[in-house]
Amino acid sequence: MNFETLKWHTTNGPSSSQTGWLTISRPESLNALNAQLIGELGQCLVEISKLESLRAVVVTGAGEKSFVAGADIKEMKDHSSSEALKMSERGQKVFDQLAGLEIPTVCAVNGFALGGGLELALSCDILMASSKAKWGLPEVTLGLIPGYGGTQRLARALGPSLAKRVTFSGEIFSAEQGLNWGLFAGVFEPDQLLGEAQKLANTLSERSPVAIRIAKKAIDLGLDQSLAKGLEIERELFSQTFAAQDHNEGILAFIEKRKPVFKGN
Ligand code: CO8
Repeated sequence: MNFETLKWHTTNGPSSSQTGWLTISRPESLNALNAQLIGELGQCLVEISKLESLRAVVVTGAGEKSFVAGADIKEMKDHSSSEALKMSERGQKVFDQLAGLEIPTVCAVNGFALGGGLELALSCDILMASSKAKWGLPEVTLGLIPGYGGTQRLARALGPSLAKRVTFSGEIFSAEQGLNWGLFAGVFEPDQLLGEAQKLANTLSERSPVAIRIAKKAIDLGLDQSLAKGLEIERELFSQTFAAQDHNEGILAFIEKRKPVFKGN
């Protein structure tokens, strides 16, 4: 996969699995998301969804300073409302593609995750950050609101009070604050972050791909539902794991006191 604004490579993990590394790369603009990048990200995600050997994807930003410093502000300068609507639709669609990947995604927030950058991170399953990361939704300082899912995904991640605190103030927060509020699943020294992301990806790669795919679906579908409906979704999806080979292998391996080798079917 060859793109101008993204880099892609894979690393080998346990039992011939692979981890995909998607790096947002416009370092001259602190990896700000312009229209070209959003387009390329959409194409890249279509290709990623076809790669059967992948067990996890890590999303990060090029360079040491920034994950993604937001949507490209310069590109929005002369936009009309209708252009803004189209831009928001395109971005939300691509971020939904990322959120909808069946394999788990880990975001390694290696620096600024502002505006659209935080919205991109929130479209991943698990967020890890460098201790130097800075995050927030500064759109109100530009007279805008988040348009790539931030008002919805941050409220689901942090609850309405903290999400409103972040969104209304436009303040930029530390990695430690993100950890305290439960935004980040872990904060690491900058030079350890990618290694920790790989370690987590390796752990995920050893688990049943079927079980992870179904668990992801159960959590994501349930978030939009009442508890009763969510439990119904869980029951249905729980029963589906019993139709897959992976569950035979997992249970047999336990009984035979060996490590399971999941094939993902
Ligand atoms: N867009 C375009 N260029 C950017 C952006 C950006 N978001 N962020 C940084 N850059 C550029 C700078 O203009 C600068 O370029 P140049 O050297 O040509 O002037 C270069 O990157 C380096 O940046 P700085 O010199 O500013 O670096 P500092 O270390 O001094 O500051 C900051 C770093 C604090 C991150 C600062 O660059 C900044 O405040 N950036 C903007 C952050 C921001 O407001 N992000 C939110 C943008 S709005 C948004 O994301 C809306 C998403 C939803 C859109 C939905 C569509 C309708």
